[in-house]
Amino acid sequence: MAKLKELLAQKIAEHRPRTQKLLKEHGDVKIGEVTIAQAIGGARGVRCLVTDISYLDPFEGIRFRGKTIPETLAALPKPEGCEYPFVEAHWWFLLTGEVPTYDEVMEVVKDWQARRTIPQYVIDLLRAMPRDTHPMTMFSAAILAMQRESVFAKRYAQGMKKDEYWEPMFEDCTNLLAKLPSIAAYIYRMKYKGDEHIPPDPNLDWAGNFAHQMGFAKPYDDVARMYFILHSDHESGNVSAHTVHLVASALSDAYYALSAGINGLAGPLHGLANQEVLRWIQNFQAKFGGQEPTEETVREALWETLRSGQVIPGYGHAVLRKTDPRFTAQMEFADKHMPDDPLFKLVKLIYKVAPQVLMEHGKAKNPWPNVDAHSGVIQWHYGLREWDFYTVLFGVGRAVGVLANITWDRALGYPIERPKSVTTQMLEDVASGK
Ligand code: FCX
Repeated sequence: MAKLKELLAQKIAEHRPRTQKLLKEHGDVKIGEVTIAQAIGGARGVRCLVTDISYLDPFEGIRFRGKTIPETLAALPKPEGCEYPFVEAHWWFLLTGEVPTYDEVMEVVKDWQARRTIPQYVIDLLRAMPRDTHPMTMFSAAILAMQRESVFAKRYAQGMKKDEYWEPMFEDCTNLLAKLPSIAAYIYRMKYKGDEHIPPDPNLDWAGNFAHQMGFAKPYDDVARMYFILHSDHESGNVSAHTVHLVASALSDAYYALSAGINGLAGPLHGLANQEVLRWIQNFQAKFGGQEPTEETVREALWETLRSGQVIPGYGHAVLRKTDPRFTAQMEFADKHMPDDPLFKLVKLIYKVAPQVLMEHGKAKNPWPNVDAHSGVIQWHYGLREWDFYTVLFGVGRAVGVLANITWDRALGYPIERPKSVTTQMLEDVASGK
């Protein structure tokens, strides 16, 4: 891991002067305005966060360090005989902006293998929780329980210079990331597979070992690599990424910050949407039984959902104004590996019908599918049928992006986040020109 840390230190040293120059010489330059609708409506589109790890263009979708999803998946090294890259390579790429060589990635693979063991007190905590606890609650609790391991918290208490903060933060993020797949697999096997656990395979990479400990055979290891990379980051304004950034801005360590971000991801209007999509599809199938779905029956079911006051899950997005490239990447995987899967065929049929319905409905600013509209049916196809668990998968992947972000937040000395609030009366005064 020494090479990654060395390169990261070099990139930080190169970047710091840019941030300092902007603050020192151009701090008063305006980059936007805030309207009453944005102050009341969840700060939609208010440009007030800085990250270089990913950027979300409303019409192009996400770019990781300037690369699109296809460019990223093509550039990063892959395990022997696999179709998708090491997630360890994606971590290197998000942190440094450089594509690592195969040997450089193997250094991270081995380092994470050495940090993979889950502390016994975390197992004890998970086993003490009622078995019907939501897996996201268990996942968040397990992460928080490890806060005692924080190197950042210890170094801060001892006294540390501000420009050193990123190092213990990087150490905590590495220790935490290395354990997440095994924690997720433990929760899964405890809740859904008769409490029969599969020990980690010391020779497998992060995602490969996840598939192994979950008990899913190939090509599920590649499904995991694709899924974790697609879900890793979506710039900083979405609830999970922003929460991690905000909590860490108070110099809370990575354990506090990630646990908080996972709690936000658990919301139905954020990460939980991927399980809501499966629930919708299963209800649709229950209604139409074995009948082959048609555009007409799908259209009717979508309108029924809207008439009942619910959202069509997996469609719409706060920023995107086109089909999410993460949806497209999953569709390409499914076209290749599961073209005749009935749920996949239904997802494609919904994709043909839903945008038109949402445009007619006239409320959604974005009638196109986001990542959640597709992710569940791939998991279902490969045997992961407990859709309550799907958001945990999202959380494991999202950890890669948000932990890279807070390492850089500390490296660039981003201060505690503190936007200003106003009263309704003040808004009324401004609106009436007082
Ligand atoms: N079905 C029905 N109505 C919808 C809709 C949908 N799919 N999408 C939006 N609308 C409605 C909204 O409910 C809102 O109605 P209201 O005024 O009565 O409240 C109106 O259209 C305007 O909403 P809009 O501004 O277009 O969309 P929002 O930013 O409010 O987000 C939701 C809409 C939350 C439904 C949409 O973003 C969603 O489904 N999110 C699920 C989670 C998600 O975003 N997943 C992707 C993960 C994320 F990209 C990441 O990686 O972090």
